[in-house]
Amino acid sequence: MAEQTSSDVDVEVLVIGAGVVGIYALQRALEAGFSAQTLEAGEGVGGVWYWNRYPSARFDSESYTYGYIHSKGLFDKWRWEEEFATQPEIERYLNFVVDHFDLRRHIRTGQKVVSAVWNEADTAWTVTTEKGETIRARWVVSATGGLSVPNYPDLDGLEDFKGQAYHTGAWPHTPVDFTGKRVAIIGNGPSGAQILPAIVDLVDAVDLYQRTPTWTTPLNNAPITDERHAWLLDNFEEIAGKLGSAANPTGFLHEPAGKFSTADSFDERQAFYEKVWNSPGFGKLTTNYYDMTTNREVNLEFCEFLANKVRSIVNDPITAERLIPKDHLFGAKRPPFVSNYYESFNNPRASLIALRETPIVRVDATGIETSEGHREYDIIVFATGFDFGTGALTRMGIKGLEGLDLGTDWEDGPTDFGGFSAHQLPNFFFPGGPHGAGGGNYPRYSQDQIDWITGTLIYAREHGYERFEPTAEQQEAWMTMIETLAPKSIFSAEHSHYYGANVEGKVRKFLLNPGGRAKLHEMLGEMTATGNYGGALSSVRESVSAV
Ligand code: NA7
Repeated sequence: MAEQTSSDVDVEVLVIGAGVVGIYALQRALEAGFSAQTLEAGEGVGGVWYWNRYPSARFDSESYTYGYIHSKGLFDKWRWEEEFATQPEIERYLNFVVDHFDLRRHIRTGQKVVSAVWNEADTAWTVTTEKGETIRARWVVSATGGLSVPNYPDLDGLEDFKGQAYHTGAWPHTPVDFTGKRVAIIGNGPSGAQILPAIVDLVDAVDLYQRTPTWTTPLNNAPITDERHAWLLDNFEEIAGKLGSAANPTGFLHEPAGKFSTADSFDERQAFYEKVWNSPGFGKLTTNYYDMTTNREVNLEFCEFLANKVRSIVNDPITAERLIPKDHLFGAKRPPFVSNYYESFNNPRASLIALRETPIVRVDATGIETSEGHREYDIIVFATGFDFGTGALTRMGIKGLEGLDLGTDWEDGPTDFGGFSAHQLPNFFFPGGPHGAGGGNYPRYSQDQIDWITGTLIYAREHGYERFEPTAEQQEAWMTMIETLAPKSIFSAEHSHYYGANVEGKVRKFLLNPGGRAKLHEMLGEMTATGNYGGALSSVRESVSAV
């Protein structure tokens, strides 16, 4: 049962989700002295790193920059094996964190939340799980993730397929044996691109169904040597300081190029692009020329460099041309960083099916029929992404004030404040939700949000407030910032899942924070510094009389 508190609720802080964000939210709430509990839908902790257990699922942010940086005690006790860890190591790490902070006894797994209803008179949320359990909480922190609801393609006959079929985001716990199998991978985002090289040598045949080609560049992973590990430990303060700084827009340690493209001649630029190609992970964006994301001509030049890389790697010129994006710049879709992706197409077992030329007609019991004919498969892998940003929140039965029902109210796109709260949703926070992260390393954004939320809960407790609800004006100012700056973002409204473009019928609204950490800190910092929350914090009595 729920923990006992001195008040009329079962628990002061109820966290939903035990992924990277939820684990941190729970730890901070307990550390601050709140009674707190977590409900998690999965049978284990880890969030995306629990569900996405497909072959070669791994970070493309450096492990030690993605992991937690708020505790030297924790940092000192974990030794990452690789610059970019694989899913099993990440899952082990998150379980280690849970035990390190003695959180497990506060987490209840296998408890999917199906409804959350605000009761103004009691200043409390009533949260119900699929198993019919009900918990009343003063504050809810919904850390339900932006990539937690799998998106399946709308294909005729999908349910008729008699072989094995798996979505990357709901991968089985029993390892899937690809040996000697005929496999279809639908989707070539980071997940599809990671799986292909991992299985190409095992299978009898693998067909990658590609709708939109991506600018995939090598991850350039490396093991973490003893020297590197020692360096990380010795430099913890500096690393945490850099990653945690509001002045660090991407949340990485990468050193920017420090120059615009105009500083170099054509030959120098080509040499520079070669260096960028060989840089780790997101370095292709973060260490590139300052004007790479703002100057179309420079970006096109870099794209041509990348296209030539594809042509030089892939033996079959027709396949190479099909793999080269023609309709978006580098960075306009979230690029995959995966080694040996293009090389996989030189393996005679692998084929590329370009869906714009050869669309799928239907799926049937034995395989997939395209406009060119029928292919038989033992396994179909759906690497078709997620209902990004809003997927989990709009399906959780969240009901706020004055009839607000998130499931319908956000049909035209999310409206929120700070990317973690909303007007008419008192005492409900959703760190890591829509408008939460800018481009870059997600956990650094959600840490900012949770630090602010925890600070606000502590402030509220100290000053006798029991209610937080951003005012309509605060929300409007935040949304104006989002709408004003969104068009300046490099992400493409036609192509990016950051606009919901991958989900059929989903409204195209920008789902990241285009103002980045700088804007987040600017808009929230003053409240924390001055204690002037502009009416967002109130006492129970005031809020009740106002309704
Ligand atoms: P992504 O990046 O959303 O990629 C999904 C892929 O699936 C992408 O290639 C899509 O093509 C493709 N897709 C989606 N629906 C269809 C249909 N109906 N038919 C064919 N192809 C389809 O998801 P990932 O899982 O790879 O990565 C998610 C996140 O994980 C990523 O952002 C990182 O944070 C790590 P499209 O490009 O839309 O034409």
